[in-house]
Amino acid sequence: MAGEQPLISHIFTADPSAHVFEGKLYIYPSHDRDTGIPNNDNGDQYDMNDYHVFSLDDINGPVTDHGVVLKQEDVPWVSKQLWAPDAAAKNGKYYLYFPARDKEGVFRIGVAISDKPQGPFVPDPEPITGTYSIDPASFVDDDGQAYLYFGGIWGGQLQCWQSGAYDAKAYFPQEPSGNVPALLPRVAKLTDDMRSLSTDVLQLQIVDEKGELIKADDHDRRFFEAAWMHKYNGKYYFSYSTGDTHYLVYATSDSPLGPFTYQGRILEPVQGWTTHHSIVEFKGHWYLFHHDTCLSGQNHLRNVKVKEIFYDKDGKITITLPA
Ligand code: FUB
Repeated sequence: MAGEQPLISHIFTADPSAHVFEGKLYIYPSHDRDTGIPNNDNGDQYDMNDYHVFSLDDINGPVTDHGVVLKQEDVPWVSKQLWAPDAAAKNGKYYLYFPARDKEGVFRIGVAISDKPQGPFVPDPEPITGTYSIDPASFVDDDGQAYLYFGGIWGGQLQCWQSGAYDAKAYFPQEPSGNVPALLPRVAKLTDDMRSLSTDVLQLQIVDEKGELIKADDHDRRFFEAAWMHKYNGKYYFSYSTGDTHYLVYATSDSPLGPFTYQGRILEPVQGWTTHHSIVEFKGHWYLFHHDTCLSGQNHLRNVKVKEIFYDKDGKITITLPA
């Protein structure tokens, strides 16, 4: 395993969604590029316009770059900013979920399909009806039911959807403040063909040790972006970034629809403003894929890394081998 070294260094990559398909480990990241846009809280500097897929036969082995698998110009509804994607497999097909701004500048989530995990992927001509905001994370449960988690505040526009419809005027303030509940990530079930939502979009509850919703002012624990779902020992683990406090944290539940109880941190702040991740089991070991900016020193030019993680006897995630 590359340990603290970047896994990929010939291009800038971020937001790694890792999955094991057909015995190999595949990574579906964002493909960062520099278009000269200055840093701002909108995230305008994250101006990506295509996706590559990568694979490894072994966690210590070489990384194969399968090249460009989807590009902006092939997606009719997109205007810009192909942000953090994820992938899923079902019924012998592979699905790439991706957020981007539509022609009105509103983030939506699209799906693109392939017969192979490494793509290339053919996009549906419209975004998935009912989706909004950013950072889709797909999860196919053991019973075959698939779920789509999504959402991100600030530049991810989730705050614009508090009324249930898009309200551009609700962009500022970028999130609620005070002792009121924080904005919540979203989840919906996917149809069997993986191309539509089969339920209403629900708010995924994240509660503290007293069973109360995490508060808006609790920036160390409230949901910001970068949802991920995995299952360990029959429990559902929902993990996410706290954004401006730069932690990766997690909450657990007995149901993929929650409520989820906050458990703790997975990763302390890394170099760079954003932090984003995935968690996957590969050949009997569990891994955290994430990114930092050690190659560039610039927030918008990131590089993917991997580290092994562990679970203690109570199912708590640790980044060192439990005693
Ligand atoms: O890569 C663009 C955005 O930065 C992602 O969608 C967020 O999760 C953050 O990593």
